[in-house]
Amino acid sequence: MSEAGGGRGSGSSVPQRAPWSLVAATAALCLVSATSVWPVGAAPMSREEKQKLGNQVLEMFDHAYGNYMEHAYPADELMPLTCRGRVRGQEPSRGDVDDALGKFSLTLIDSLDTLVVLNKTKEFEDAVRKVLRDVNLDNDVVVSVFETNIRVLGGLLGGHSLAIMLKEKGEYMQWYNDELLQMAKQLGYKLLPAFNTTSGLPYPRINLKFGIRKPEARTGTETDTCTACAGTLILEFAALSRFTGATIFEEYARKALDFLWEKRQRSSNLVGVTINIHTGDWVRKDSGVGAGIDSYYEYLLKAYVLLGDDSFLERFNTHYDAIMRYISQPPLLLDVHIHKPMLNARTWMDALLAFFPGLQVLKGDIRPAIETHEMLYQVIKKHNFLPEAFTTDFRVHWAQHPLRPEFAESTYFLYKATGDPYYLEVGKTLIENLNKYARVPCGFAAMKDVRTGSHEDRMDSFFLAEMFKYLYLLFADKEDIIFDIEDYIFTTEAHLLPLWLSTTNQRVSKKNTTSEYTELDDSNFDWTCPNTQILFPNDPLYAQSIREPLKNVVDKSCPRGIIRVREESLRSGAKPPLRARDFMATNPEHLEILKKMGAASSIDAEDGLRFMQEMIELSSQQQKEQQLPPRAVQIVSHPFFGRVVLTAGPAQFGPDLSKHKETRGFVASSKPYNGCSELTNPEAVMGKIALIQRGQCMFAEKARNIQNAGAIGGIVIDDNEGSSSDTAPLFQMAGDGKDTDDIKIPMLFLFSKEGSIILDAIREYEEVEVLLSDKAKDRDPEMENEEQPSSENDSQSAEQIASRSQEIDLVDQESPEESSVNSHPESLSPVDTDSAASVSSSEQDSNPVENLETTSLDGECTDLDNQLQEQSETEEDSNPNVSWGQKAQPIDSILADWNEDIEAFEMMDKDEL
Ligand code: DMJ
Repeated sequence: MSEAGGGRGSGSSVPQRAPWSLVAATAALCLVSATSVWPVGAAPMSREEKQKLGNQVLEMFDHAYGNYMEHAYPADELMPLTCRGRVRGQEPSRGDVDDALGKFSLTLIDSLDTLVVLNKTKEFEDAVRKVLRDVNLDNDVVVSVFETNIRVLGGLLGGHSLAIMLKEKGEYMQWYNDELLQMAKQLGYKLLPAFNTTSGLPYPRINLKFGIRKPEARTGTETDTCTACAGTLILEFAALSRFTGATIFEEYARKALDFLWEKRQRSSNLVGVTINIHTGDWVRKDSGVGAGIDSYYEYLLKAYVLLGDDSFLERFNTHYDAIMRYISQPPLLLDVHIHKPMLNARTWMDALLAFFPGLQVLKGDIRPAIETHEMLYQVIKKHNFLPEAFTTDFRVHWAQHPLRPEFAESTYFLYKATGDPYYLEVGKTLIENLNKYARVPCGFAAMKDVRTGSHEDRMDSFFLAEMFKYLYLLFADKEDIIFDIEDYIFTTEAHLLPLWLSTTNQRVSKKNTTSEYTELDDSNFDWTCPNTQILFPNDPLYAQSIREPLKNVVDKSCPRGIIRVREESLRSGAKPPLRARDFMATNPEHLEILKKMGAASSIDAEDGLRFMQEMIELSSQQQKEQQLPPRAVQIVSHPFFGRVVLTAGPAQFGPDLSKHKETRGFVASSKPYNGCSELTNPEAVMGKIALIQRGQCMFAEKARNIQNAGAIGGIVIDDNEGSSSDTAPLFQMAGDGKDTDDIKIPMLFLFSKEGSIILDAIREYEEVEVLLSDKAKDRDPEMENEEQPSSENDSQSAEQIASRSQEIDLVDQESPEESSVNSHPESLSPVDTDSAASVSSSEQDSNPVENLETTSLDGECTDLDNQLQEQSETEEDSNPNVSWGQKAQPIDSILADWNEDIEAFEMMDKDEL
C-alpha cells in the first residue's frame, strides 16, 4: 500500500502514515494479488486481452453515461427505452424505488468518482462543474435517508476525495476549493433531523426541504426501518466529520450502530431485517446477508478498516461467527429466524447477497467466498443475469434484474485475492451478457424478466457508480489507474474514501465496549484476514480445487425445499410429517396431527411451522398457476436488431408461444384500428403481425378478425395513454368464454408505452419487423455488422423514437386495472409480476411445495442432498444453541410464534429489495 493520496479537505492536516496502518494494511493484504504467475489451471489472460476488455468497459461506460448526459441530465436517472430522464412526479410511481430520486441529478453525482477511476479526468472536471452549477439539495421531495447517504453523500465525498487527490497532483482541478465537500456538509445537515428518535436510529425517509417535523414534510410517521438503512451510515458520516471537523455526523452514525448492536438477538448474535425505530423491537425476525441487512455487516468491517476502531471489528466478528454458523450453508446463504437460527426462514435467496463473497475476501475467509461466488456464477450462466431472487434449487423466484453490481464486486475482490484468471473470464462473461442482453440504443436497460430477456425502462445510478468501476478495475493493471486504489476504501456504493481519514480529526469519543466481548472465544476469529501470500504459496490451484466439486451444483441440483432435515425422525422410521399439499381439512387424522404440532414437542412445533410456511407457499403458488408468464416482443429489424425487447402480456387463447415456434413478421396497423369488425385493409395485414388497439370488443373477436384478414399474429396495444409494464402488473388477455380453438395465431398485449415504441418505429422506418416469443432471442451480429454504415444516424433516431412519442403527462392516469373494469368489455386478469409472489407457473418454475419432497432421481442429486443433510446434522450436533429444539413449549407461546412467523413469511413475500 502506498502513502496516502496526499490531498486533504478543509481542516485536515497533512496525511501521515497512520498508526492504524497495521489495521488497514492487514485488511488490504487480503486484496493484494496472490501472484502474477499462474502455472497450471485456468489459462492466464494476456495483457492485450485484458486491455481489450478494459477498453470495452470504457466504451460501455461512455454509452451509458453519454446517453444519460445527452438525454436525461439533469434528471436523476435515464429511462433507456424511451430515451429520456426520469423525473419524479412526472412518471407513475414505482413505490419505494423512487425514494432514491431527489431531483438532484442522482446519476451524475453517483458517477463522479467512476470518471476518475476510468481515467476520464477531463470529463470529471466538467461533471464537477455541472454539479456545482446545477444541483439543488433543497427540493421539496421525500427521499430515502439510506439511499441519499450512500449515493449522494457518498458520491459527493468520493468526488471530493478524488478532486483533492487530482489537485495535489498539479494538473487537473486546480480551481477546486472543497466545493463538493461544502455540498456534502449541507446535505449532511439536511439528513440529521432524521435521527431525532429516542433510539438514535434514523427515520427511513426525510423531506430535503422540510425535514421530518413540519407538516409540509409528508414524512416522519414511519415506525420501522431496515437494519441496513440504519446501519449503513458510518463510512460517509465519519468521513464527513473527519473532512470537515464537524464531529456530529460521526457521533450520530455511531449511536445508531451502538443501538443496533445492543438489540442483536443475544443467543444467536443475529439481527432481524427490520426494526422499530422507537422501541427497538425487531419487526421482522428473519435474518440473512442480503436485502435489508447486507451493508450493515459490510460497514462494521469497513468502519474498522477506515477508522481503526477495534470495537467495530469485534462486532463484525461476532456477527460473522453467527452468519457462518447459521446462515452459511455452503454454497448457499439462507435466511434463518433470529430466535430459532437452525430454522430456515426462506427457501430462496436474493441477489443482493452476491456482495457477500467480496466481504468475505476483505475478512480473509476465502474458501466460502469462492464457493458462494461459484454457485452464483452458475445461476448467472443459466439465466444470463442473477435474478432478484432464486430458490435453493436454483429456479427463478423473482425474475427481475436491475443491473445490480454485487456479483461484479465479488468477482473483483476474489480476483485480487487469488490472482486466479478464472475470475477474469467471469468478468468477460458479465461484459458479454450486458452487451448482448441489456444494451439498447440509448444506454443499458434493466431486465424485467431474465427468462424472457424483456427490458424495463430503467437504468439505476448504481450501475454507473459500481458496475463500471469493478469491471474496469478487474482488468486494469496498476499503471492503468492514475492513483493508487489501495489508498482508498470502497463504500457500499463503491465510492472511494481515503484511508488517511483514520488519523484526521478523531475527536469522536468511542464507546468502551471491551467488557461486552469477554464471553467470546478468540478461536472464532482466528481466520481474520490471512495474508494471501501465505494462503496460496504452494498451491496456486487452491481456488480451482474449491470450485471443482461445485461445478455442476446448479445444473444437477434436485428440487428441494427446506434443507435442514431432522435426522431423528428419519432415523426412527417415524411417520413423515404432514405436508401442506397433502392436508385435507376433512381428514380427522390430519386435524389431530395439526393439533399436536402446537403442543407435544418442539419437533412437532417445527413441523407445524414448516406446515404453515408450506401452506402460504402453496396458496400463493396456486394463485400463480392460474397465470401465464410474460412474453416478449423483440424488434429485430434495422436499426434495432433485437436490441429492444418489450414485455408483453400473454393471451389465454391461441398457440402457446413457449410450446410453438416463435412468430416473426413485419407489423401493420389494422383498419379499423380497434379490430372489432371485418378489416378494411386485409392486403396490408396479410402475412404480417397486425397491430390493434385495445377496447370496444373482446380480445378473441379482434384475433378472429385479423386472422380472417390473413395476419400471422397480433399485438393489442393498450388505449390507456401512459400505461406501462414498468408500473402496471402484467395482463393476460382472456378469451370470450366460448371455445377459442379456432384462433390459430399468437396474440400478445402491450401497454401503451411499449406499444408506442413500435408505433414510433413504424413512423420512422416504415418497415418494422418483430419477433413474438416466450423469450428474447439472441441478436444476429452479422446482420448488425452488415448494416453498420448507415446505423449511426438510424441508431440515434431509434433512441429518439420513444421519447418523441412520450410527451404525454403520465401523472394521474386512470390505472389499467380500473379502466379494464370501467371501460372495457374484455375480461383482463391482472398478474402481479413485481412481487416475489408472482412467479410464473412455467415448467421451469414448478411448484416449490412439490419440490419439498421430491426424491432424488440420480446419484449426484442424492449426493448433494446427503452432503447438505450431513452438514446440517454436524451443525446441529455441535451447536449448543439447538437446545431450543429440545424443550417443550407451551401451546400459547408456540401459536404466538407461529403467528409471528406467518406474518414474517407474508411480509417476505411482499419484500422490496
Ligand atoms: C447499491 O445501491 C448499493 O450497493 C447498496 O448497498 C445495495 N444495492 C445497490 C445495488 O444493487
